[in-house]
Amino acid sequence: MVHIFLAEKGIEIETIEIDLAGKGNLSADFIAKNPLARVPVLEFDDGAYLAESMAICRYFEETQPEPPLFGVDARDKANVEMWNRRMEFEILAQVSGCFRHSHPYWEGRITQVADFGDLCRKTVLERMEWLDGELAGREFIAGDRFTVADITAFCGIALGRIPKIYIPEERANLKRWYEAVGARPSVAG
Ligand SMILES: N[C@@H](CCC(=O)N[C@@H](CS)C(=O)NCC(=O)O)C(=O)O
Repeated sequence: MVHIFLAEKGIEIETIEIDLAGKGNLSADFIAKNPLARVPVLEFDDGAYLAESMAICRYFEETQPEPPLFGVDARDKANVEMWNRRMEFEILAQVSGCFRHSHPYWEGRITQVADFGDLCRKTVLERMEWLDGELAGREFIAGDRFTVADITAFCGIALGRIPKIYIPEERANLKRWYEAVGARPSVAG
């Protein structure tokens, strides 16, 4: 999420890859940076750390406002916030729930509840139907401009490839949006 956000802003920072499959995030060194053992973590020049993708994105929105990805005025910012939270809770968290509770990667890392994974999968497909209807009337998730809500939704749906959740063929508006976001230089590279 953060790397797309930074690319949209044209911001370049030094990055260090953490080998999640090799449990690099569980090392004492990494836990000292983020006790929740999750990437990404932003390290400041003064040695302080900031975790949570949205917190990191908000920091860079403040330090470099252009182009605005969290909205432009009070009402627009609130609307982007609404859509971003919806994409976090209704898409990303559901896809992540399915991945975490159905995929072998998480065996031994968390207590997996297969039924919960199945429920999340069903919920994602229901939310895709809803989102497809929303996108019938506009280009992007939060309106006619690309915002952080598009980044959150795109990353959530892209993560679905791992637990094999795909946009159904009949969701033409959602597919159109997904392909357009996927073709942006910030995503396609
Ligand atoms: N709420 C956190 C979630 C971060 C998260 O779940 N990161 C994943 C990778 S995308 C992770 O570090 N997983 C740990 C693991 O795979 O063991 C955020 O938005 O930054």
